[in-house]
Amino acid sequence: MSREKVRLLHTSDVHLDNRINGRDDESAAQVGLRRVVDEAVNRGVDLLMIAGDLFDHNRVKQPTLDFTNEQLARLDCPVVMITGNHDCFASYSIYHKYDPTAYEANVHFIRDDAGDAVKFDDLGLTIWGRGIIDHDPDNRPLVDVPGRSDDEWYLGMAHGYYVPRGAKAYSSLITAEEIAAAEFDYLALGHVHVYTEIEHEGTRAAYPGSPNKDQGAKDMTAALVELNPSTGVQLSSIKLD
Ligand SMILES: [Mn+2]
Repeated sequence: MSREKVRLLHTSDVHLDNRINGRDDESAAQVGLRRVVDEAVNRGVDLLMIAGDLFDHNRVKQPTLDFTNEQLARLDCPVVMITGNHDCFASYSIYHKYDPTAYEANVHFIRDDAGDAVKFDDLGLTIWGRGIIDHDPDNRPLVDVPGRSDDEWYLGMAHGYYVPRGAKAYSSLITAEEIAAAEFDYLALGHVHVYTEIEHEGTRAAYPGSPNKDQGAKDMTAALVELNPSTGVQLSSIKLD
């Protein structure tokens, strides 16, 4: 398998079913997910990454789950997703009731607490991810990340709080040293709701921002990730207004 030109869309923190303002019409979160899927379809990306907190909590009702299935089914490309702190894979997780891979075969859901990899031979791409089981200071999303194989793109996915200089008190902490040590071409992060690009010793990473206008950020954004064998990784922020 060899590297090809690949274009991916990266989102996180949709927070479906957050129910702020108690509206009965399509919620800001639903508008956000619909807009992300619109962008993926219109741009013809090769893959969509959802880096945690697709749901706001673990008691999401069936209409929201149906809406999620309908939106993911609009995509022609594969989806890779992990859990976040709001929709963590604990014993009470929504994902014991709802399996996003059951409705749409194109969805790959990484739920192994040690992390797991999904390989896309046609894209020359492997994605390793680890979602959140327990959001606490003992959870370190980027410990023991496996190394890469040189002839393919290698992407990571994690949900946690990036702090440039160590601050042990945070739950699901991600440090500069861990990002530098990981061998990813790109690390797709979730948790912070503002678009943020990060780079440590050649490892590119970003928070894509939230697509949900009720999540406190000024702009609703996603990250477009373009992988080119001759020029490397290009990142850009897409506005979802
Ligand atoms: Mn989060």
